[in-house]
Amino acid sequence: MKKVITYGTFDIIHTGHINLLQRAKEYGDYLIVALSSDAFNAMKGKKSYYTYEQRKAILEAVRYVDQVIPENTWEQKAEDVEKYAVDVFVMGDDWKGKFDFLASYCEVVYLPRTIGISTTKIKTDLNQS
Ligand code: C2G
Repeated sequence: MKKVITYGTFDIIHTGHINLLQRAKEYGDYLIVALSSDAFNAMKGKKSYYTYEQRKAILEAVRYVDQVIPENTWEQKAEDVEKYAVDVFVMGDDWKGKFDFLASYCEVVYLPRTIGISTTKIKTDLNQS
């Protein structure tokens, strides 16, 4: 079984997230999403609309996702790759280069972001409607 992992907040899930998850899944046959906890979001300076539990429930309903684990720290990635026997680490290319150190543990792939959509844009647009 070829295992893929990706990390993120995935708040107010949208087609940009789905496009990422769908393409990430194509690199293997089992996709783990390490979902930012509410506390880690605060460390990232992000306040998600949905709680961790709500965001986890939504991701678990996405056909491409096989497992959701918590992301609590920046430093857990190498440990996760080892612990879950991950073959491929995938992130959107806004993170390009930031996780190249993982190349000694697994394949590292950065995928183009989906243009024109983001959780921030959704929140802004809704505020103006
Ligand atoms: N994404 C995308 N296209 C968009 C928006 C997001 O491809 N229009 C991708 C991001 O590049 C990321 C994933 O969807 O790979 C999740 O995005 P966020 O929830 O914004 O995640 P982020 O806050 O970047 O957290 O340790 C890594 C961090 O937890 C990443």
